[in-house]
Order: sequence, then C-alpha cells, then structure tokens
Amino acid sequence: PPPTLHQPELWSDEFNDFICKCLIKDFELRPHVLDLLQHVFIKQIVDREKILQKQLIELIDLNQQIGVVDKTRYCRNRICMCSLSKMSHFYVYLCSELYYSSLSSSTRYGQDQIYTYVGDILIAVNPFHKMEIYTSQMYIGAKRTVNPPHIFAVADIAYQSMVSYNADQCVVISGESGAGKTESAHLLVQQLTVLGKANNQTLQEKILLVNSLVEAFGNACTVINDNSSRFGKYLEMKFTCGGTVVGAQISEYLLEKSRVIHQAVGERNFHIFYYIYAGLADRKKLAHYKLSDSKTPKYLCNEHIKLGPDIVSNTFYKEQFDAVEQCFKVIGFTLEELGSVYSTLAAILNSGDIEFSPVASEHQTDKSNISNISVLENVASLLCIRSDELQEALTSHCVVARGETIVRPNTVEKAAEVRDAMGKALYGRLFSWIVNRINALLRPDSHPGEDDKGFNIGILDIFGFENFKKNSFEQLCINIANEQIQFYFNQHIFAWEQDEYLNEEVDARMIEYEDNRHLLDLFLQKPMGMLSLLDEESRFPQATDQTLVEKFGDNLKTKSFWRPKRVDLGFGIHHYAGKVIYNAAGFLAKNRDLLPADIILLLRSSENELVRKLVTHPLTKTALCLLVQPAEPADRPSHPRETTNMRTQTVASYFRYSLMDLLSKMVAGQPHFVRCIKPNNDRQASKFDREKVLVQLRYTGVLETAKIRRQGYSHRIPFANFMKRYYILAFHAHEEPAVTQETCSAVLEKAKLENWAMGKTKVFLKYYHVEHLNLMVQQATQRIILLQAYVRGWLG
Ligand code: AOV
Ligand code: MG
Repeated sequence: PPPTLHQPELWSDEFNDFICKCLIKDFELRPHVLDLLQHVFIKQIVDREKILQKQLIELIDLNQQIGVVDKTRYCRNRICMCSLSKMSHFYVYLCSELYYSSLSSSTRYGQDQIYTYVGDILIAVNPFHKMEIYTSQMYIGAKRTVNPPHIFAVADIAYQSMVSYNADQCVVISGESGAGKTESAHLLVQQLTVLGKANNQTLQEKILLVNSLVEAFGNACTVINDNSSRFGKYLEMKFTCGGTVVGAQISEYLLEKSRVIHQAVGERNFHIFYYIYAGLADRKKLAHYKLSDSKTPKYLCNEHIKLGPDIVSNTFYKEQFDAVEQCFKVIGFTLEELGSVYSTLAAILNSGDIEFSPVASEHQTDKSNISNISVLENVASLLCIRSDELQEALTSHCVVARGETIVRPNTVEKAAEVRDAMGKALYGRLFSWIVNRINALLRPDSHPGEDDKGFNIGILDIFGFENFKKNSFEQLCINIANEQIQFYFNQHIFAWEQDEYLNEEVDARMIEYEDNRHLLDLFLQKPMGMLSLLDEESRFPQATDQTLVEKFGDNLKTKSFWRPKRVDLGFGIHHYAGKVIYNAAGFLAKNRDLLPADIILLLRSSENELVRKLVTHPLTKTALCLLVQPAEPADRPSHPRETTNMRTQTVASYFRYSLMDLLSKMVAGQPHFVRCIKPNNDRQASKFDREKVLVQLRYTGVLETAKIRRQGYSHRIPFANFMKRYYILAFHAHEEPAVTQETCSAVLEKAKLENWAMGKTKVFLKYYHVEHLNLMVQQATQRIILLQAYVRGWLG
C-alpha cells in the first residue's frame, strides 16, 4: 500500500521520504496522491504566504530560478526513472517553486550548498572559506543525479565524455574578478589527475604543481582579489585513448606586464617579487642578489608597504618562496636555471632604482646621465652584461638617416621609459620562458611507432571582468577577452541550438538572450573596430592619446560607446557585464610596447645563458612579449649600434591573434561550462548579496539558460545513432528496423516518454529522457544476459 502522510512540512524530510517511497516503489501517482500533493502544497503556501494559486506560477522569483532548476531536475529525474511520467510537469514544477520559496538560494548558500546545476551548466558561488567537500570520491563514474551538484562531477563528465566519445573536451570557467575561477580550475585539475590515474606518481605530482608555479609569477594582489590572475591560462591535460593522464601543456595569454613597473593604489606587484625577497632574506642571500634589506625597491613601493615587516620578514612570503622553489625542482628545473631566474628577478627590481639626471651643458639640455652608477653596476652584474654598454643603451639611441647610423642622446624621461621597457620585457619573457620550459618538461613522451594519439581536456581560466575606479588599456583587453568568452557561451547555448530547431523544423519556443555580437564588432572589426583604430593611430609618430580618443569618438558610432563629458581622455563602453569608463592615458605607448633594439642586442651579449635565451629564443605563438626586434641574426658583434629593418607588432594585433588562437582551441573540444558567481564584494563568507548575485545571473545569461534548458532539448541525436542505440526497446534484438521518424517515435512511445520532439533528421530529447533511455537499455541488456545464461545452463 502507498505510504501515508500526516500534514507534513513542505519538503520536510518526512515529506521527501513520502515522495521517494511513492516513487521508488513504483506506485503510480494515482489521482488521490496528486490531489494530496496539490492540497498540501497549495494549502501550505496559501496559508503561509497568502498568495493565490495563479500567482504561484508567477512566483518564479529571479533570485530563485537558479535554485529551482536543480530541484526540478531532481524531481523530474526521480519521476522519470521510476516511470511515473504521469505526474504532470506542472506539479513537479510547482513543487520546486514552492520548495524554493521556502528555501531560497541565499539559504542554500548559508548552508554551504555552493553548487547548482542549470541543465548541464554548473553554477559555483564563491564560499570565501575552506570547505570540506573536496576529498570525496563519490563523484567518480557516478550518474550526475545521484549526488549533490559539485565541480568534481564536471570533471567526471568531461573525463567520461572524452573516454566514451573519443573526443577532446574543454571546460570554460567564467565569472568576474574574484568569483572563484582559478580555485575551480585547481579543483578540476585535482580531480582529473585522480580520474586519469597517472602510472607514475611523479607525473601526477608535477601536474598538480603547474598551476601554483605559474600563478606565483602571473598572479598578484588587486583591490578586488588578493590572488588575482593577471594572465589568461589554458591548461590542457593530455590523456591516452584509454584515459591515463600522460602530460600537460599550458598556453598563457596577455600577461599584464605593466604591473612590474607600476601598481595602482592598494595593489601589489606579481607575487614572486615578494616571495623571493622574503625567501632570500631568510637565507641571508639578499646581498648576493644585490637587494637591500633597508630600502624598498621602487618597483615594490606602494603607499604603506614597509620593506621590513611587510616583505623581508613576512613568514607567509617566505613559505611561499620555499613552495615555489619546490615546485620548480619537482617539475624538473635545474639549480642553475633557478639561480638565473632569481638573478633576473633581482635585476628587474634593481633596474627600477636606476635614476637619471639631466646633463647641464650649454648646448645640450636634453641629455641624461645616470645619477647612481652603483645601481647600474648591480643590474649589469646580475644580467652578466657590461655596465658601460647598459649605460649607453639607456641614455642614448640610434637613428638611421640616409644609410648612416647616428647616435642621439635620450632625455631623462626617455631614458626612464627605456629602463621600464626593459624591466617589463625581461619579466614578460621570463614568464613565457618558464611556461615553455614547463611544457617541455611535461610534454607526453612520444614513443616512435606508437599509435596512441590520445585526447585532451582543456581548462580555461582567464582574468575576470574588471571595473576599477580607473581603467586602462589592460582592463580593456581583459574585458574584451571576457566579452569573447561570453559570446562563445551564447553561441553554444542559444544560437546554435535555436538554429538547429529552425533547420529541423522543431517547434520550440525561441528564447531571447542578450547577444553581444555588436560589442565584439565594436572591438574587433576591421578596419573600423577599436583595436584597428588603435593600431592605426599607433603608427603615427605625432599621434597622442588625445588624438586617439578623438578618433574613437569620430568613428565608433554605436550606443555602446560614448565620450563622457568632463573626463579627460575618457571613453565609456557598455559591456555585457556593465558600463566601464576607461582612461586612454598611455594607450598608445602600451600598445606600441617598444623596446629599443640596443637593449635587445645588449642582452644577447649576456654571459648568462638564460638572459641570452630570453632575447633570442623564438617567440612561441602564445608568448606575449612584443618587442621591436631587429631582423639581424642573434650573433652579431657585441656592440649594439646598428638598427635596421625593424619589425613591429602591436599588443592589440597580437591580442587579436591570441584570442583567435584561444577560440580555435576551445571550439575543437566539446565544451562544459562553469559559471562562477561572487556573492558579495567584501570577500566575506556566508554573506549573500542578492542584488549583486542577481546582476551577475542576468548579465551572464544564466536566467535565459535556465529557460532554454527547461524548454529546449539538450540532446539532439541523428536518427541512425538513435536507432542504433535504442531500437532494442521497441524491436526484437535480431530485427533491423528502418531508420525513420516513425521507428524512432515507436521507441520513444514504447518507453512511455513525453515532451520530446521529432526533427527532420534528429530526435530532440531532454537530458532526463536520455538518462531514462540509457537506464532502460541497461536493464534490457541485463535481462538478455540473464536469459542467455539461463538458456545456456538449461542446455548445458
Ligand atoms: P578568480 O580567479 O575568479 O578571480 P579566485 O579563484 O582567485 O577568483 O578566487 C578568489 C578567492 O575566493 C580565493 O583566493 C579564495 O579565497 C576564495 N575561493 C574561491 N573559490 C573557493 C572555493 N571553492 N573554496 C574556498 N575558497 C574559494 V581573477 O583571477 O581576480 O578574475 O583575475
Ligand atoms: Mg583567477
């Protein structure tokens, strides 16, 4: 007999239990149960909330949509699995609504339920505190619906899809700055190494350390996030066809090099500079690397940072230094390489302190001199170059006029620019070199003759959308990259899916979504997009940042771009994620990103192998160090005084290229989406700012995603594939039914499924249909196996 229910609390344990018992025991939800359900729900909600039934359906409070969906899934699934499809979706839906009217997302967040599914997409709300949910093995190979939503389930689905469909996978993690992308990426790698059971322990260990190592060099403290990624990272884990992890490769995008020489108020330089300072101090090695223990290097000076307590004797930094060194060693860097890395970092810090003063002479007032020669000598000795040549390269430059090379002095400002350009270039190239070296060390061994091409799972973790008080060229690039990821998401979730409905003449209600294509056009179109205009202006020697914004204003005629009044060099952009006011000061210089050839040639004469490599090794396609490169071969005579055939590439053009490169990688794999949500701006645990969350859900399109996942069909299977897999549910095993709309319908009807759609060439199903069908096939096969065994036993 069906269980009885005594006036339960809405979705109380007792009630849940009741529903489950009904479902598991396969009781039909007879009218009286339905009545009961309806009665309980409506009565309770009306009593409690004093709203009418009609209004209940409108109760889809936007805040709760995110939660509704996962409960709906849960219910529908249970119902489907137990073939109780008679219960109308209306009631299930109602149940969910009611459930969530009493248990909203903020309550769930308060209970540390930070993960939610919207269809096949995972929403992760940053918990801002450590949670004990990352050791569980219950997600391995498990059906998604049997466990609460989790990031490990995403890893599992990506892994299982790779193994069963023999296809590359790609996990795209998005969200604004501080939303938890980098943490999510770590968790994915952690779980994927478990799933891909590396044969050797060391490889597993190495892969786990890659993120920490590159993040020590590529992350920094910003006003939004203490560990903010200042570069984009695409980590590909390589597997054999059988699913064993065999290596990893990273691509890095657009490191924010300007941070090396300047940090905004309240921000810091890249982590590694502090780590190395504290680490070397601890080992009494500061003097060896020409670092002072009393005077803060200029590149680390920022407001209240005190060298002693804040850096030198900071135990956290010291520990981090040890950890980074350990990462280097485990991954396979040599001690010599490590020494060179430290020297280069120390050289960069020292170079920031080189000072220039004008040479007072009657004829030439635009000449400069170095006022602290000892610092210059320190830099030269750390880089293993000659100090007189460094001095010359900083304080003068060559121009070629009518075939003759003329040496011209640098003004104080120009000399300081060259110094800073050198610091940025060295750091950018050091970062790329480390990444390339890691790639070389973690490249899967290829054994000649072996045919195991294998597959990979890529994890994309870029810098999140940023909107500071003052936004510059870096924020523009970061935000364009985010715009591009959002576009990809839209294409995948809405555009391609809806195109298919139209092509297949399936009657599905079209979902309106916020298309940001016009913004991508605004930035990337040629020749009139913002980046093209910037490049064009960068080619004019007379151009200024003022002429640049005027050019923007004259050419960019769209509502998403405007010039705010009374803001010098300002322009505004209405991004998908909100309005941002940029300041164009420094745009041209940052885009040109020039490093004089004199400096490059001088560094090529270094006696330190690493320093030489930094300026000679061919740039990999993802290395974003854009320098003016002399076309001459590397081994020129030591005196760097000739400049010919300068080849230039701007940051904007390289940026456009790397975006395309990134997209081509992403499109090649089957995507999985993780959308990180920041619950508050104060980085506080258990604080759920509803307004803040809602804004993010809106602009990321999560609400529309919920709709399309509820109304749309996540699985679209060609007839032939469908029949091959499921014909057994409606036909005899030995039959070979025709592949037609009718035979497919017959299978679906036999399986007692509803709400699917039939296209011209494909069957359109919801994810729960597929789970149900798979389950039925599994049961059918088991029955056949049993039967065969029985017959065999009987015959035998
Ligand atoms: P982001 O990668 O999205 O920002 P992070 O992943 O660095 O953000 O997260 C910011 C901080 O939130 C972390 O340093 C953690 O303190 C906390 N956090 C995030 N996810 C978790 C989690 N699952 N468990 C515990 N704490 C977490 V940026 O890189 O700034 O866009 O450019
Ligand atoms: Mg990050």
